[in-house]
Amino acid sequence: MTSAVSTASQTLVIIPTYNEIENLPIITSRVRAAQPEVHVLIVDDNSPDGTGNLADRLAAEDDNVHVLHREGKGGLLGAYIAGFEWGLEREYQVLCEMDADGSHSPDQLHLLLEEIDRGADLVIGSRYVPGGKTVNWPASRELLSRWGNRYISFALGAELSDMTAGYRAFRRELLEELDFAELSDAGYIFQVDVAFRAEKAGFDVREVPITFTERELGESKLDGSFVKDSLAEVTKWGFAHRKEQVSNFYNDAAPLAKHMIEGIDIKPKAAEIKTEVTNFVEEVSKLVKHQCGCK
Ligand SMILES: Nc1nc2c(ncn2[C@@H]2O[C@H](COP(=O)(O)OP(=O)(O)OP(=O)(O)O)[C@@H](O)[C@H]2O)c(=O)[nH]1
Ligand SMILES: [Mg+2]
Repeated sequence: MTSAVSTASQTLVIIPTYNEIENLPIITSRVRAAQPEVHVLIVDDNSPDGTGNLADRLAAEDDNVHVLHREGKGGLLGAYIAGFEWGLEREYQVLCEMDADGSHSPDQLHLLLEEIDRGADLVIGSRYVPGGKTVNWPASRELLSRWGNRYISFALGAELSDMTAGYRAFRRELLEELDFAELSDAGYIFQVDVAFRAEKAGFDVREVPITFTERELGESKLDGSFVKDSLAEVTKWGFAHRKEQVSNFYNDAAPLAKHMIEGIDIKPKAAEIKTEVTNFVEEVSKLVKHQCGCK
């Protein structure tokens, strides 16, 4: 959608943390080693284990590492919004999401950035495109995630395979257009919401295969109700989206059909049929508009 940018030196990798004291130094040094020009922003929610203090020490030792402290655990979406806003206020052209727990390999960051260089607006590191995989996940979790993602893509009519994935690179223009306040905050469903909105808005959204590795240190913050809540939420969006499509179709098609019918030169005896067909088209159009709740 927009022209290519030179990436690494204008890239900010946002790493949200909550109780990641063991993982933080590892992930930070891995990013710095893999992409020395990239800047890192740690967004810590006042982790009780002292991750925030450690982040300050890492930032004091390295000009490319920055820290944003938030008052308390406010959820992943809030942490990312704060990180995006911080990055957009500065000169960064590309802003990335990366978990602190090592699931998103810094060695694969170049795959995302290269795709941005090729013109993508949003690149998702995907487990479910050919070449993508998960390591150390129990079969049950992989099945749930894989089929959950299939369901999500089907429900939304989206072309993407891994809309829940959290390893991403965004061009700043996409984030500038996104209304953060509108995003859904149930669990991590905002990841789906953002990808869906970006695709619908006509941004160039692509996936690159990545290897996702289950965390080895620290604890997951994901709670069990996430899957059920997310699928219910996505189903609602899918219906709303279809309604919008049908409504647009009828808004466009009904006047056209009426125009074509009126334009047909038929004998007076058939005038009755013409009127009936015209009325029928109008009635169907009204009915569909009513069903869709559209004016
Ligand atoms: N700042 C902040 N970070 C958070 C919050 N919740 C989770 N995180 C971070 O978000 C990232 C993803 O969280 P995880 O608990 O690993 O969630 P997950 O990767 O979906 O789950 P696992 O596969 O079990 O690891 C990690 O870096 C967390 O520390 C939060 O409320 N605030
Ligand atoms: Mg994780």
